[in-house]
Amino acid sequence: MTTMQETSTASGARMTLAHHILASQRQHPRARGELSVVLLQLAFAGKIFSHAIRRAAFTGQLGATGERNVQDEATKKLDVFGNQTIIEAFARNELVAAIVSEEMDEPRQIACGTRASYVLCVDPLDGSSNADVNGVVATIFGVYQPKREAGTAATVQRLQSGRDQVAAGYIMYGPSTVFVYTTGSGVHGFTLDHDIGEFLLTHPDIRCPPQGPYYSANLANVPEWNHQTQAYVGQLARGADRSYSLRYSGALVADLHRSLIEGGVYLYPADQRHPDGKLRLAYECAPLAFVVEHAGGAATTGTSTVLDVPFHSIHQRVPFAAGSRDDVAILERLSRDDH
Ligand code: FBP
Repeated sequence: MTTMQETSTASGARMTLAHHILASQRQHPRARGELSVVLLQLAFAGKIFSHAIRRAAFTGQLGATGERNVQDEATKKLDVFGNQTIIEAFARNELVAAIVSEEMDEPRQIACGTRASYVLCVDPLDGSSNADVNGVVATIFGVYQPKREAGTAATVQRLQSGRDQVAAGYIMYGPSTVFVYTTGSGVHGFTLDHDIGEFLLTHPDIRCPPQGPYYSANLANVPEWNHQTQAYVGQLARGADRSYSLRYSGALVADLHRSLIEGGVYLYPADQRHPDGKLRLAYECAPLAFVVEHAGGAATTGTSTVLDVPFHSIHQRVPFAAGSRDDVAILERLSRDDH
């Protein structure tokens, strides 16, 4: 019987995502398989979206729709396509009760999902400012299992915090398409082999180095940051014992993936235009914090771990810093100093 630790099957072929998910499901004797199918449906949506992104210049899918979303951001055609692809992947199966998305003002209740245990929170197209310039973009997902009485539905209103997640990850559309996920037993990465249409295991058991050589932040906002954050980035840039290199791609997932693999920290602190931070808790920060924590890293708002921030609205924003735990700890220490 194949275990999660093995990276290839007896025949030496690379392990598929489906194989890996089923192997991890076997580690949960009470598992009924729904979570496995939710993850496989997300991978399916990722394959469709990857194909559409690669062909967007030919199919007229580049550019804006002319509309603005609930965040008052210009909506890209790929934002809409990505959102629709996720909804269609779950609209006719009883896997999730509702979908919360960056592109929808209100949660989408799934009619046939009343008996479903899960609520899916997604950012269909992270890094949307990269979409029309062939930059890296991604889909972020968090699968939540809100606490509920037996026989009652899993509702968005029952979501309490990022700790309600049972799985999270992202699909990164870059030079290759990569699916990274965790269900709490390690973080694993799969690369899409476009020739056979399968996600194959290429990054088993990702461990985030405790300290890294990179930091990612929009330094144009430095004047608007509080002095602890300014001091922090100053320390990273001109550290006494080591200096960090700046890498900022405009796509949260691309920058955080680098920190996860090679070490470092991504931050989007509060600033005058975003007094609560820019990034959204339920479908950007909490899913990525779940991944980073299970890879041995850390994620903070500066004053609290991201996964312990109570939810009060589906589009709430938080200041966010995540990546190598020693680097994140420095920010937390600095942030505490003046409080
Ligand atoms: P979207 O999900 O709307 O793309 O917003 C998030 C994001 O684009 C991150 O991916 C990125 O790190 C950040 O916002 C860029 O913001 P800014 O342009 O202010 O630096």
